[in-house]
Amino acid sequence: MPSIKDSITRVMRDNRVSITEMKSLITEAKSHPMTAETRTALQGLLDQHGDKFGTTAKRDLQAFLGSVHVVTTPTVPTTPTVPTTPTTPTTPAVVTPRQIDDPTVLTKHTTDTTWKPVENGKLFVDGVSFDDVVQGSIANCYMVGAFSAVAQSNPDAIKNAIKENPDGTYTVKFFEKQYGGTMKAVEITVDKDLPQSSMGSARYGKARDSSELWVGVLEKAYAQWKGGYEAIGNGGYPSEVVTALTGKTTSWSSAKYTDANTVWNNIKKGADAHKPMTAPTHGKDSGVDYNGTGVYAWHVYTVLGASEEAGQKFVQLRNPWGSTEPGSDGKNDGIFKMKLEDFTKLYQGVDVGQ
Ligand SMILES: [Ca+2]
Ligand SMILES: [Ca+2]
Repeated sequence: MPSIKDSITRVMRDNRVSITEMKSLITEAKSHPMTAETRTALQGLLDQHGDKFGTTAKRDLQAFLGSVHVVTTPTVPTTPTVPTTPTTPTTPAVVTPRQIDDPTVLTKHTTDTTWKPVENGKLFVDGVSFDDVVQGSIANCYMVGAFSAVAQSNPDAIKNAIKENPDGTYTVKFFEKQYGGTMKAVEITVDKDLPQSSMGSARYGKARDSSELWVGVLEKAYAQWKGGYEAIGNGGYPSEVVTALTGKTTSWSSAKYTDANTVWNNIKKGADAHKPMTAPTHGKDSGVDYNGTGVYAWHVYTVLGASEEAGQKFVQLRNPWGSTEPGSDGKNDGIFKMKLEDFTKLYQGVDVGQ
């Protein structure tokens, strides 16, 4: 079996240590007992050659070193042990929740964010619902809109993605599409701490019930995976998030290039087959006027379904803010329906999970 030192020499052959090399090195380190020697070798790699790593690779190694516990090999006693008189049993060891470095917050929040576990927090309260999801002070509508879409179409996909570990941490399983289309599972472990503002409220994504944690945990693990909240907090593609959670790709129907009835049929079929669906609006520079529509430019909505009443086709949508909607259906929960002709004007199209 090659020692970890050989592997370090291997990754140091090039002037640049890629994230893939780092991940494989970490996986290898994890497959052996973590001895003090291995830890020193890895720490030395980080200290002496940190400048040769890609940012993510460096952070991964730092996070890994921050999370490992050194195993000491029991030494063989040289002298026979003399039986001692039984001592009073010591109090059982208290399991301290494992601390893992938290991902970096948005630059604008670095001076006003506290990391701590949510009091009486539970991963799920009354199961997983699309209406649990509420976007926080971060521009990731594409992500939470997709969380809500997967929660609606396949709540088990959310439940199965998050595993609660005995040491108080959570391991989230994502899927990453590889070159050629195969899916690779990526596991990210985070601790229970979630970012809170000085007002004591959740800084980023949260559930409507403040004691329900799955939205914040999923978003934190995503941030950890991608290199911090700044990396996920400036827009992105809902399709990538749907793929990360379901391991399946999505299919795009453009409102501009597809006949409106076909768009509606695709939504109907998607809803009947329990597929996650999202719809982005146009940018502010697109010429589409959002004034007075109750719909926002540069935003992603969750598509809940399609219906037809007296010959009029509608699309059901949800604003991931969990409020703020066009019209007045009596409940400002972000859930609303819109005439198909308005939908195809205000939205770029619909992305339907496979
Ligand atoms: Ca819930
Ligand atoms: Ca509503």
